[in-house]
Amino acid sequence: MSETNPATAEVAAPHRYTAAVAAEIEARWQDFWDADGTYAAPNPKGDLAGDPGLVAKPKKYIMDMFPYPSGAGLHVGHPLGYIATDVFARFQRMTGHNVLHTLGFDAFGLPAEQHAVQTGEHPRVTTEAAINNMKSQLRRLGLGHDKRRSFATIDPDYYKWTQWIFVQIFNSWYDDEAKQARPISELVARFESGERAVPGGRSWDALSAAERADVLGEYRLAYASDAPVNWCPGLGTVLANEEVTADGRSERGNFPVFKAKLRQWNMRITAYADRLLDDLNELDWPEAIKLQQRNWIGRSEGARVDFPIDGEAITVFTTRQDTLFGATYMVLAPEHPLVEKFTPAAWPEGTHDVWTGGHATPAEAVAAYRAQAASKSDVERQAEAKDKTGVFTGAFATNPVNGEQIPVFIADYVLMGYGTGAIMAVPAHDARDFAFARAFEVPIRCVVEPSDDRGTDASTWDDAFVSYDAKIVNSHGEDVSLDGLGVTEAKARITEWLQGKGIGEGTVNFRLRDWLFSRQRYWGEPFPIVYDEDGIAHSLPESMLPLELPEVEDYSPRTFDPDDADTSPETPLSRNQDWVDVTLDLGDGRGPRPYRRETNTMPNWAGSCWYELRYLDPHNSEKLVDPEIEQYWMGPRAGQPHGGVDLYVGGAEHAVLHLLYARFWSKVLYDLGHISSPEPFHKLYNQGMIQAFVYRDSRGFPVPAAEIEERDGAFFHNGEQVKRELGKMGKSLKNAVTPEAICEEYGADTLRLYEMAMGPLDVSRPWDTRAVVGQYRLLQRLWRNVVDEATGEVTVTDAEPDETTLRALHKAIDGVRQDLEGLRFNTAIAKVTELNNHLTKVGAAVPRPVAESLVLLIAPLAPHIAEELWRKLGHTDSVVHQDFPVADPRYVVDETVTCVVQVKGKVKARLEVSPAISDDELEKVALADEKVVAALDGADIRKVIVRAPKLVNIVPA
Ligand code: ANZ
Repeated sequence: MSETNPATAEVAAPHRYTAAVAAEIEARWQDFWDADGTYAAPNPKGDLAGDPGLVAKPKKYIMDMFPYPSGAGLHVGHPLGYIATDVFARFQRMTGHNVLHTLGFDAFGLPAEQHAVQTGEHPRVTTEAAINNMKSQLRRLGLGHDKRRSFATIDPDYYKWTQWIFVQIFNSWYDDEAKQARPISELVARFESGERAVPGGRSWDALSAAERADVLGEYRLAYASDAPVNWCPGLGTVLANEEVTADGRSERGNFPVFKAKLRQWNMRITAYADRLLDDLNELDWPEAIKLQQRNWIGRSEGARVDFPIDGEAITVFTTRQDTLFGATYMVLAPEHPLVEKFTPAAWPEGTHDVWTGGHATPAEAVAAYRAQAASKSDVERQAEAKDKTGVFTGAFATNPVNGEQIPVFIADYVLMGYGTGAIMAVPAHDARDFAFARAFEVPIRCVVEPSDDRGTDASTWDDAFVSYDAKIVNSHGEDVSLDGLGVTEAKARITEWLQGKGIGEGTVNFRLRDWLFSRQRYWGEPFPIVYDEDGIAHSLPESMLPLELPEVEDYSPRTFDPDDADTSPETPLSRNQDWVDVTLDLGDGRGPRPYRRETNTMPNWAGSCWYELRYLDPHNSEKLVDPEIEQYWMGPRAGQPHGGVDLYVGGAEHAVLHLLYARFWSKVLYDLGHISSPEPFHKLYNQGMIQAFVYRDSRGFPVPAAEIEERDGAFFHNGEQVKRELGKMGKSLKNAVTPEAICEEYGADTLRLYEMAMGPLDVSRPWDTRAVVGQYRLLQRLWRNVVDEATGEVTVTDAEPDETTLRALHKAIDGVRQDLEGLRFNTAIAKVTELNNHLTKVGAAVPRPVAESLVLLIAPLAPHIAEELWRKLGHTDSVVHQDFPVADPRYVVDETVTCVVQVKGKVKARLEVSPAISDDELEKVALADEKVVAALDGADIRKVIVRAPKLVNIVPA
């Protein structure tokens, strides 16, 4: 019983490992590590340069997705990944690596701002308080961070460089020929010299400053545009596509989101779509995340085809140009700019009622339908609903392959933002077109031969026939025929024909959109941009960075009725006249002039787009990062052709936002020559979630998990039976457990072990406070194997370990090494436990080399107790930089293996034999075995097949 209630069992054993002992040891070693700089990782040069010997070691850069410092602090679910990277980093230090591991804070963003809006308190104040609280919570866990390298994204020293990067991106364009970003000045030089034609056909000299700015705006990698954006009146801000839910509402706050044309900053991430896709292949990332990025980028190979209409053309994007002969109508997105142009004044003779929608004129029908479409989100419009809506525009276009006049509709299942915003509809072979054609009574023509028995008369079909692997039929025109070809050959043939005629070409289309980069917020990085009297945007020179956030009276953006789409944003910074209107000399030779500052701020993704670089050279005020230092920690090397962090651990929820944006910024910085690594994160690992039990009363409300009593498998709260389910951990479900509570009851080493032992790191698992004590007992037994609980004396002996103990030890070493290298912390702990239990069972004083190895094995997992025992074992240096034990292969091989003996193909005996046994020897042993002799029953033997050490097969005559 004493073990089930450790707190009361200490009297007889004054030197037992208890929570109090753990608390004392842990605080002492944490102070020591801080004072000693134990975890400082030296750089090859600069202000963090250190021991050149350490720099000569192979490097390991290990990183966590940094936290947002929330006011609520951490619960035990948060540090799972931080503990895992810490264990891994400690193991790497002990296996000869110079390890960089630190942690900063992603500190701009909404929660602090919302608090500021409500209380009037500066968000910096609440953010810094939250950072300090989190720092002390993390320190209590004994994480081996190089604290000299930590920072928060709100530090002006840091965001100076976020702004500086923005300026670099603003002053760059993507050179499609060189396939890389180049300084915009090179593009200007090409326009000036005439080497490159200026769009619009005029000469560069002839353009006004504003016209030039407009031209360059079409090329810059950061540009302002009046694009349709996601405007959320309820939040008072615009949102990125990634921040809008599938049903068209704001991810945060769940307010309606409308498409509105507003002038906003964008990042031309689409220029990098191909490289973002291709380079994924070289990264060591979970396949699921790579797949999400691939889908998000959404590369489609197809063709653009012009359909003549009134002497002009409607261009469509199709991935099925092989089905052109089956295109029986066209659809434009309702917002398509050509709609008005081709819409005739009156309905053509005999237009069907279904097509007019009951409207008197095409113009009226179009206007009514547009109003209806505007109220739906893209996702609603794309949903596979059975009912397809739309109206005829009154116009006909020509199908270029057969000269047919085909009707042009507008319908909301075609989106303006994808491809060209216009499609050729092939109802026989596309499900949505099929549904539409049925509803609007448009002909359906089979051009891909069905592989089932429906036949080629599409008018009798119940659904579209979709196949990428079938024969083309009914597809011949005057000078081109696709009949009999497969889909792939038909695509190639028709694309070539279109290209020859100059009415189409093969093309690649991406789902990825440019990244909407401005927010109507206070608590973000100000843009390093000012506008002159002509409204032309200029970037600030580096000497004016950081551009610090001004003090303001009111932190809130103006919000509106969430349902009122006819509103537009008003930013908190815009109300600050003294800050907004300035006279500056930008050093461009134009002298001091009045300017107006940009009053949007950057989105909270900006700060996390490049933080891996700042950890490397955190105090550099001259450069983003010193190239030599960046090259040392991040540069490409064998097996990592794009360079990057060696291990990056975080949640899978960041598959497309942060991870895509950070890759994009790396590529731009790489192209411009600022860094040597085009990828930020070589290896990515997603840890699972720590879940928790939620207890709900009869009304379904959560009750505090800490107050639950369990009786015979049922759960009670204040006597009332409650239901248990698995959910997230957190305040709202009343089941949060703080790391402090566990540290107080058992110590940080126990918490660390428990979190690592709960299961494989990438799998989600339920927290169970009652199970934590198991790891506490492991540490108590470990302590008892080294220290006399009555006297506090070290008990190890100088006697040689026996063979069984040596085998147990070296097998543990071998297994733990492999497990730690492979991030299998749970099985590593199981192996340490097994060795520890073996020593307990032997019961005698533990031989010194075995005790020392055991301490080293557990050091990455439970560093405080390891430091303490290491010291008690007589060492004067820290355990952190000791060599991790290496297994002696002689003791690792299994003593015996099981050999199966078959007679006539049936297993008759199993023998325990040495793995080194020879074929001859094994044959003798097998034939002498009692059961084998019995099975043979005196029969002659025709053949014996021996595969030492595992198999003997005896074939009687
Ligand atoms: C004719 C066709 C025939 C098509 C057929 C499909 C099947 P992915 O693969 O996603 O790129 N499309 C093109 N632009 C569109 C838009 N703005 N809104 C809605 N749909 C659009 O899809 C490409 C296909 O989606 C294109 O190929 C086009 O329909 C449609 F048997 O053209 B297809």
